[in-house]
Amino acid sequence: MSKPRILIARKIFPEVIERLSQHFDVEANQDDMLWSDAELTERLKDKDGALTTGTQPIGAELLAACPRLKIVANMTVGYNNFDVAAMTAAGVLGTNTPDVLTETTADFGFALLMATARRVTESEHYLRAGKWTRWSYDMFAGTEVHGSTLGILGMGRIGQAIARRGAHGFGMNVIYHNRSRLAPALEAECKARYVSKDELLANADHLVLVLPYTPESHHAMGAAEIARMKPTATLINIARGGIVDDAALAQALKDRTIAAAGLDVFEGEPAVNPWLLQVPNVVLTPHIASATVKTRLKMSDLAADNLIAYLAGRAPLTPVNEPAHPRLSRN
Ligand code: 8YV
Repeated sequence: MSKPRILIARKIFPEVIERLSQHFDVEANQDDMLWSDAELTERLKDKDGALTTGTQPIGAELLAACPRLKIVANMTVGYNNFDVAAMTAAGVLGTNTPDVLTETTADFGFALLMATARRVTESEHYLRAGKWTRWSYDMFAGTEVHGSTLGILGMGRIGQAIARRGAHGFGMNVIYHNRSRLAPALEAECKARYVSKDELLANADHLVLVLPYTPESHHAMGAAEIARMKPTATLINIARGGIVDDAALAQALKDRTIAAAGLDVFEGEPAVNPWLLQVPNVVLTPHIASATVKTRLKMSDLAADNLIAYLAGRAPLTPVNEPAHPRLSRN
């Protein structure tokens, strides 16, 4: 019997390709070409499965054109590149990579918070430019982190991991808002207090966004929401571009209606709103919150495990949907 065929849509660890090759006929993209939707569709026409990152949109048109496709395994926890309803209707399973990146991403959320509050990159640019000639009492004086109020919008696994760091590591007063409130035991463990979104915006000294990107969360932080924040506050986005209105944020940073921002994700990335590049009080990183070698390997391994299990007729490890009429009949 011939092996199922899979496509690996972006460059990936060679050892993961090797492992997948033991189970599948693999087409890999080690040249890391950025394919158009049409090119991706063309390559998926004869495939049973795909390993994708967050930048390959999987929608109804592609699914209709690729009748053999049974599973798309995203190497991400967020899967807003999936049209889940279309995948479910087409009988195609989607999987993601939760848990394995939680602590690493929370570490980075904190790194960005600290860098933003304490003006790490701004001061480094100053030093590198040879402008540091003397000490001054207010040189790059930032905002306090320990003991301050940490606000978290979106309290899933990563939000909780950030809350623990803030509460237990930095003695912060943690408040959060989420679609649903955490169970009391989990709230106690995270030392986090549930508040309304308005209260969160008004009281956070550092506001970290960790919610999924959906039509409802588009511009959850727009001009009106940013205006409700304290003028001394910082805003950190490690969730998805599009949750923040980047143009409104750039204006607020320029006008100093908030103190600073730290952004790892952007509307329309890898393009960055040019106004954000003009303001000094923002730390900008290129979507690297989960980027440690160990974690990226765990993410690719989990995506591979999902493909191996499902295409062998076993249960997937981390499905995001449950097609009523899957294209693959399982044992
Ligand atoms: C990925 C992410 O690296 O997992 C996610 O949701 O945002 C990152 O960890 C990125 O999406 C890869 O495309």
